[in-house]
Amino acid sequence: MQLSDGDLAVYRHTGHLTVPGLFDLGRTQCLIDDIQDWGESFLAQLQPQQRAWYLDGGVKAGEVLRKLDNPHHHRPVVRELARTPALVERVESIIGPGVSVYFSQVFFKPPEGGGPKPAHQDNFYFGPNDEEGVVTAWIALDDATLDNGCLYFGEGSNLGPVYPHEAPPGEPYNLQLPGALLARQPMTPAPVKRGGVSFHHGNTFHQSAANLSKRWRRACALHYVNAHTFFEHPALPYDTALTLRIS
Ligand SMILES: O=C(O)CCC(=O)C(=O)O
Repeated sequence: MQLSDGDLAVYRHTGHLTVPGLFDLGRTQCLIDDIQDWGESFLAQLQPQQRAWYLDGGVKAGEVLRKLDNPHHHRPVVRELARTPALVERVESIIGPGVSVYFSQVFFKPPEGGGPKPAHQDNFYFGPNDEEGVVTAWIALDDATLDNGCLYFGEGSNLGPVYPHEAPPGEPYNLQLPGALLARQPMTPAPVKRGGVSFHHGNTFHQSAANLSKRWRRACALHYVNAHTFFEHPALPYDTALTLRIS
């Protein structure tokens, strides 16, 4: 199903759009089971030099993953998710036909300390040749609420440029917008129920708070590009060999 003109207008104006109920409970449970299994085996083989990148520093009780990269490549169920017609048709409404997943991420955001994600623009990380050719589909695997770290968006920031980001010492993966810019940009929470999808433009400022609740806030982000878009000057390395052509 294509997005309606009204939904597209909201997306173009604000830089994001939430579509509730795209996936049912069974589908999200199957994804949760799969990523939890993957997480366990990944943790068991984690190398010392990978710890800072992958472990959630906010959780004090035991070792828990913060995120995992490229589930569309490693996990058949996520590949299937990325090909779901109801999702792909909406992605095509936004960026046009002929789409691929260029990169994807699982965010675990565990209970009782899952760390925050500072405000950033995906297009600073990705450095695409066409800023309009990228959209992120962020799929809520649990209810994402104010108390477990839902996303916040800078309304309309998609209409502005991509700004230089900075990373704290020792955290190259935590590229973020400078505080002076953020002081001028209110950030609005966007809670999403389990199975809903939050689409955002690559230039849209977004962030999430720490999860201090007792509930998980897991999500899978699929970063789609259209037929003529690629990551031309990325800030971090992305493996183009993992690109998954969808349509
Ligand atoms: O899930 C989060 O907290 C961060 C998500 C994000 O930055 C993204 O999907 O681009």
